[in-house]
Amino acid sequence: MRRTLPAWKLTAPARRLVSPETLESRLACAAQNLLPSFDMSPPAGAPAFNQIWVDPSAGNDANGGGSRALAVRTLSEAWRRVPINVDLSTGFQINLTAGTYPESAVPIYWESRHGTQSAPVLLKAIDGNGTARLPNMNVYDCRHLYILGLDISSGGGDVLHLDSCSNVLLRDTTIRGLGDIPSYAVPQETLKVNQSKYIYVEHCDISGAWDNAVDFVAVQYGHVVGSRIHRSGDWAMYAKGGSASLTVAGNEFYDAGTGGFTAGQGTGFEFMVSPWLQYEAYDITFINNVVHDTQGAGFGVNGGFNILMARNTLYRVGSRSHVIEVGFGSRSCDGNQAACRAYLAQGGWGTAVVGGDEPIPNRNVSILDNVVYNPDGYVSQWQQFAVAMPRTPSIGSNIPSPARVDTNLQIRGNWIWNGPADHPLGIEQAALAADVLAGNSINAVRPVLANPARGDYSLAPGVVSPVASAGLPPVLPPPSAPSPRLMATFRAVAATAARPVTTLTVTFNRAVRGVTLDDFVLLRGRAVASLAGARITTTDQITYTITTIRSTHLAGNYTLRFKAAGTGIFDAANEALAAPVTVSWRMTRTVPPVLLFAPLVRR
Ligand SMILES: [Ca+2]
Ligand SMILES: [Ca+2]
Repeated sequence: MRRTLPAWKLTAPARRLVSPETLESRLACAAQNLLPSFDMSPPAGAPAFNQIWVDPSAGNDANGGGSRALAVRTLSEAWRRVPINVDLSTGFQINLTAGTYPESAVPIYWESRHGTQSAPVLLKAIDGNGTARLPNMNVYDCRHLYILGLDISSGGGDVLHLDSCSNVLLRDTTIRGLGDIPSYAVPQETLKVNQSKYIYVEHCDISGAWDNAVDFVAVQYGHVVGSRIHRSGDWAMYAKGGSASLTVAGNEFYDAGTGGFTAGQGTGFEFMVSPWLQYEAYDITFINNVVHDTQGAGFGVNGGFNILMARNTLYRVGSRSHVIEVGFGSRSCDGNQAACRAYLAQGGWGTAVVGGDEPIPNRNVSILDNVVYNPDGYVSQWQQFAVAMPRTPSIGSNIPSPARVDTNLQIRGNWIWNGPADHPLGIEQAALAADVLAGNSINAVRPVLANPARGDYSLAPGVVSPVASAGLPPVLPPPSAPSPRLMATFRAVAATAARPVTTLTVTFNRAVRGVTLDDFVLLRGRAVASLAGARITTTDQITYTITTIRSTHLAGNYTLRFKAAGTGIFDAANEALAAPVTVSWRMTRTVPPVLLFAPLVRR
């Protein structure tokens, strides 16, 4: 079956498989949204995983760890029980119960655990996504490590650093740099990955860095999909230093300084990994992302080979410059001259001169069928594009001279609305400029997005691009609007009451399961008041009503709240409640209980 509509017009994709990525045979496409998904299931017949439960408040490191009741207290102890430096034959599932894991209870380095496809190491927030809160994680030389549903926050260092790892899955995980970006009082990078392979980031929320929210250096194979990547001073994300074979799709990039996403940038030669020693980025597919509210470009290529940037939507981008850039990468030698010389001898592109800086060209860059819409009052400061003019690399750098960014550069089918009709194109290469003017719609027709103020950046129903090419096989649907954290709100009751409050209503912001009476705590003053005899009902799994509350007839200050943990309340995506919620009132007098709840049937 072949679709003929542009991908961004597709609203409800059929439940079917599309071709899996060729790079990783175990990748399947998630039926729900057609984004690729790492298949972490072990092969049939693999031994059952060892279970290690961790409870940061009630656990005890002398416990066996095999159940919630026998949980250990520290993650350091759980991690210690995973054999180091051996290929595992039995997997480990470390179940993190809800709570805050202090630095003193977490490994300083998560090091040298070698999981395998049939015996991986899982770190799982067992009480729901976001319920297990961790400080920084520094992970080195780990394989088949799957991080599921954690909430990792830090005000310093890199919040999550993966160094020399392979087959790492980050799913449903929040990684958050805390602090102030303008004053650099915030981590440099939120997620930093270097010299690693097979890295999969799915449905994560990654934010808070003065440099990048996501920084990939020499990362080969993997994907970043369905994630929110935001709040950074420089590019929200780049993949550089000989990063290769990555799919970046269905993400939302926003609130960034230098720009949204770029393939390539600048790297110290010695940090690259053979044989990816020439371009900054190889084989990067950047499709169906939304980029909005970036001061610099929405996306760019800086030293890339075989780069596809297609069907992305850019909104409110480029306020300090331009909306799309095609520039040089750069290559320095940052001090390890022996390594730089060795890479030059292998044919790598660069320099062995500390302080030197060589231009890394582009080849085969395609920028196709993107929508760029800057609404009225918002315009890129200087021009539409920035396409660099040729440069001359140093003799001995191995870089072909002149170095060009526009070798087989295609810019087609893009629908741009940004600034006045005479806003400069920003392309000095005459033939390319003519080709771009002919093959794109620039300030001729205004796009109409569905509802950007509410986070829906897809084209409004019935709106069709005047220029999008039909040449590309459609790939993915647009990312869905970001879903807010799972919240609940009690219906307000009067601050003071002279009659008992016997009915209370709580409404979630989406359907949930697992809401039971024992999830609530009713307090009179500091004492627990009984909910015995109360009933809880719902018709839509969104609004829940508790009736026949019998213990509220005594004078006092009442509060009803959810238990902090262990409620088992989750939404369809297994997200747990984000914040505590309560409702309070004051009962001004004591009345007899019998009047409250016994509905008398009289004839
Ligand atoms: Ca960086
Ligand atoms: Ca429950």
